[in-house]
Order: sequence, then C-alpha cells, then structure tokens
Amino acid sequence: MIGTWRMAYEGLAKALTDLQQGGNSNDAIETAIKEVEDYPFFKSVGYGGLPNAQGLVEMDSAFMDGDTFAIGAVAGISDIKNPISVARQLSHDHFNSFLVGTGATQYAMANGFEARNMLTERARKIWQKRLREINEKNLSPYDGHDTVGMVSLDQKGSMTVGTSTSGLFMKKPGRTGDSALSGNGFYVDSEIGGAAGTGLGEDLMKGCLSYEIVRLMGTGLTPQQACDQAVYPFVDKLKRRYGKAGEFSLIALNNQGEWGIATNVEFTFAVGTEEQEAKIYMANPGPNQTTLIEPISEEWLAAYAKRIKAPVD
Ligand code: SD4
Repeated sequence: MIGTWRMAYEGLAKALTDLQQGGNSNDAIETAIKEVEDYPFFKSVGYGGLPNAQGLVEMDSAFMDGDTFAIGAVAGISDIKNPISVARQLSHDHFNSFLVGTGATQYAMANGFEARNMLTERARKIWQKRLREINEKNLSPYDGHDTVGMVSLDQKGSMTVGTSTSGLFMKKPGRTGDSALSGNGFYVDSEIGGAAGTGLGEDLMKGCLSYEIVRLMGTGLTPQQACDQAVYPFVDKLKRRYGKAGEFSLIALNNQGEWGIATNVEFTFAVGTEEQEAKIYMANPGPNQTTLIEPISEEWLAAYAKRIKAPVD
C-alpha cells in the first residue's frame, strides 16, 4: 500500500495490518483514508481541513475498485464526516455515481452518512490569519494544498485507489481539482496497478497523469519508470507551452507490490508491503528526470509534529 504525504502514515499502517491478515483492498482504502479525514490537525483533508474563500469546507473524494473499474466520487461536498465512505457507496451505482455540491451533501445525509461541521476552530483561525496576510502582504491565496491519495493491493490481487481533500486553499466556491476526476487524481486496474496524484489540480488535470502512469505500467514499465516517464516530460511540456507548471507529486503501485514516485517538489509519502512495515519516505526531483528517494529523518518528523500543532496567533 502507498499513500501521499506524511499524513497517510497512521491510516496506512492500520490498513496494512488488516491487509496482512487477509483483509480486502477496498476496505483497506476506506479504513486508511477515514483515519486521515478524522484527524483534526491535517489541514487539507476532512475534519480540520481549510475552508474555501467564503469560509465553507468543501471536500472532494473518489474511490475506484481496480477489479471492476467501479468509480464513485463527490466534489464540493460539505458537512459530512467521511467523504471517502460516500464515494465508496456511490461506486456501487451504475448511474449517478459522481455527485457534486449540495446534491452530494444531500445524498450523504439522506443515506445515513454521519454529518459533521468540518470547520474546526483552529482551521477557522488559520483561514482568518491567511486572509489578513493575503491582503496585507499581497500574497497569492493559493498556497497550501495536500490531498491524501492511496493505492492498495490485497493478497488476492485486488487493487483499489482512493483520494480525499479539502482542495486548494482559498478556492472559489464550487472549484474542484483533479482528486475526484478519474484518470487525473486517481486510476487503478487490478491487472496492472494504480496511481494517485497530489498538487495543483488545475495543472494535474492537463496531463491525465494517473491514467498515463497506469497505462505505462501496462506496457511493462516498473512503477518508478512509469512515474518518471509520465510526469517529468509533462512538467517540461507544460512549462514550455503553458508557461508554468504547478506542484505535481504522483504515487504508483503495481499488482506485484512494487511502487514508484515522481515529484517536482519536496514530497513525503508512506509505503508498506507484505515484507516491509509501513514507513515514511522523502522524495525530491533528481537529475535527468529521475526521483531521489530517501528515508525520512527523525529531525524532519519532529519538526513536522511541532508544526502541525503549533498555536495559531
Ligand atoms: C486539488 N490536487 O484540489 C488537489 C489538491 C492537492 O496537494 O492535492 N494538493 O487540486
């Protein structure tokens, strides 16, 4: 199993234990992502996520079953504790499986999903502080956005991918990114592998990179080769033809349990396999369109733990 960012670790470790005991891949994804959604100090996913420009936490989430290609997704859902569970439920439907805005929220409420005001006091304070800084220092409002995306493989060879995010910080009401869009923020085919993305959705969507990584793995490339070949040339192409490229980080896992990463920024992620317990790593862009991956340092982890709980003035 592999997941984006340091925040994936605890949920991934929990789900990995289930997988090691014969649990199924779909359950593993829901368990792991719920854990991230429920933790109040992650400010870009679920409870504690930062709100949009009007102060409302609007969330995007998707769930895809790699055995059947069934997809469920929500975009701009609010006041619901676990968007990933709604996305999973929607994946069972042949029609109406991707719902947005009030329609998504109403569906979740009507179908017994737990309601919750997702705006914590802490997130509200960060939002207000950020509003002040944007006005006073003329800063770009659109900094800070981390989606949790995870890909899992179970002992039977079934694969699943899931994503969940409160999206781009200070986004306009109704804005959605790549995370709920098939092929962009996620894709999985149990006969090949799966991929998920995080970064600036507006730019990730230009490359359909999750699908592209899975497609390349299907031609026989390893997950690392597929990530490198899909992501870095596209970032270059975007810079050349669009003039700029936002932050991109992609993860991939194939149906042999091998994994890969590509990123154009410093990027942390968590991975665990049958033989190897869950661990956090750090990735950076390397020379000549490669990726540098190293174990995370204790200092980094300690600074992170301090940073996410630091008081907001
Ligand atoms: C989005 N891709 O809504 C998401 C945000 C994100 O790291 O992943 N940020 O565009």
